[in-house]
Amino acid sequence: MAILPIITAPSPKLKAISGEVERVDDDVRRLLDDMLETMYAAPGIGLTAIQVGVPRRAIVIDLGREAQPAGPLFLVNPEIAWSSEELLEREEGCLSLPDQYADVIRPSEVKIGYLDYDNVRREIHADQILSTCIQHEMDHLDGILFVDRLSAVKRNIIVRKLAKARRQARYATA
Ligand code: GNR
Ligand code: NI
Repeated sequence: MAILPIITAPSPKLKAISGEVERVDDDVRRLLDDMLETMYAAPGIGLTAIQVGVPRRAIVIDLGREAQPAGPLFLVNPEIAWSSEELLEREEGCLSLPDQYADVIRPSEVKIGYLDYDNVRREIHADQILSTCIQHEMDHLDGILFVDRLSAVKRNIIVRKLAKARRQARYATA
């Protein structure tokens, strides 16, 4: 396994639409293993392949000890089969937008079809943080960041804060 560098905004890669995985074979499993190790090291609760520069529709999620399901979840070629009309507002962060947080409104529950680690087709019904996390990760597969779901005013505040943090990091090491 290997810890891979995580791409941060602004990068055109994060806007790419990721392609379907043909089948979950050993190469894809190696990618999923590396993504999981990278996510644990970050640390984060979810990660997509495009965030490590691979434009394929693959997601890893682990919500941690207390949450259900226990242990990691691997979602390949996920599709939304159903989403609730009821909405939920929750604070989100993103490893590709370091230290930036904002409340995002999304459907509160979703039903997803996907291929698992063994290339078996499965369905999952998600609510609460798992639902938020799955939708956040599925957005990455279509080049969408959580800030793209905010008003222009809120998005610009975050984009400017990121640019400022970047400038300061550069001066600190110069
Ligand atoms: O680690 C993460 N935490 C998080 C918190 C609230 C909503 C979504 C997330 S996903 C994020 C990791 C990440 O950027 N995945 O793409
Ligand atoms: Ni993210």
